Amino acid sequence: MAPERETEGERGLRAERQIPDDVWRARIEESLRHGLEAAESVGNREISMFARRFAPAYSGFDTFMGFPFLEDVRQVGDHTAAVIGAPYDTGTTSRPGARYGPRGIRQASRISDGYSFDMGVDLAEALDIVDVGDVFTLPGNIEKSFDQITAAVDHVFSAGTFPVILGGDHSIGFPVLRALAANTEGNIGIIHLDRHADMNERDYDDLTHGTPWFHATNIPNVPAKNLVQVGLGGWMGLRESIGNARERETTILTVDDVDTMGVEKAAERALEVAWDGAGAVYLSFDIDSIDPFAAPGTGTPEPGGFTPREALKLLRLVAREGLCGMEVVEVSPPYDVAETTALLASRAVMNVLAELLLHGRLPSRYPIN
Ligand SMILES: [Mn+2]
Repeated sequence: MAPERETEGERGLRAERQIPDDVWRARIEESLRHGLEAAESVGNREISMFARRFAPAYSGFDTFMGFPFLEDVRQVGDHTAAVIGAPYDTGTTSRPGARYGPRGIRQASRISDGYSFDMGVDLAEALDIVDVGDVFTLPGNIEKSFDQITAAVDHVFSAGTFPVILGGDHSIGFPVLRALAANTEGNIGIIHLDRHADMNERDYDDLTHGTPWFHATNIPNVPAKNLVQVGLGGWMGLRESIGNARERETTILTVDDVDTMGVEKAAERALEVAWDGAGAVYLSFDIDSIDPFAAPGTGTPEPGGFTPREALKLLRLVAREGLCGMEVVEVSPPYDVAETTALLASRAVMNVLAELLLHGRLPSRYPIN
């Protein structure tokens, strides 16, 4: 008889024992040093008088998951990964508000202290990651904002640091790919989760969140044959994009395709396409790939999307072979309800980072598994 497979619950219980608390300790000490000792009646002496980095989720300064804020961005190359906000929504064609996405995602992420039981990982302990804050975007100007985003991602990526980009609307995918492509020898594949193809040449008369992949796949080392688009469908202005997707031979899986194949097979197919002859793969996660019942706070909601459970699993599976960076886009906090959309976006980032660590695709500060 084959040995019984360990359940995730069992693995989680086992893994927790191996996780150190060095980063947590340092965070408490720093908070006490700068925030002073608490009033005498407070029995827990790890609590400081003024909340510093150890603070309740409802208070303090929001960085992603409370990770250290890197004031001097010239030091970014000293760290494994960096969270970059790209607060830009001039590319939206309907509901705006994604300029508040980075702030909303950071705020929602603070409810977590870094540890995941089922993944058996503590991101704060394992990953040397900083939050570099936001790119200074120019809300009235597409080209200047794109140039700023390209320059910022170029700065982080060329320093050898893994970029996690919090959008912003989906138009930022193009300036991000410009930066990645300029610093990558081989071809870059893209795994794109979305309800929309985003392959128009122009919307109305400009570059928008409906146009990133038309322009990104014009970059010589970002071939359309390595672009796999997962979750597409619904009833929103897709015709020009679909014509371009057909002509350029991207690969499309609908929500029903994923349902029929199963999430595992769909992830396998996505990996095959994205990695075919490519040297690196980028993950572009549009929160509107999740059904608006669970992710209402977004620019162009399209009913019939993934459940959070499907999307979160799919994200884990496609991260296993490694990534050169990721973005989460289209979170629009003004349309959100009870932070559910922002919370999901934060979980997408956490799942991917943890999966990269579990599969040795990013270095961990303590031995994992
Ligand atoms: Mn979309």
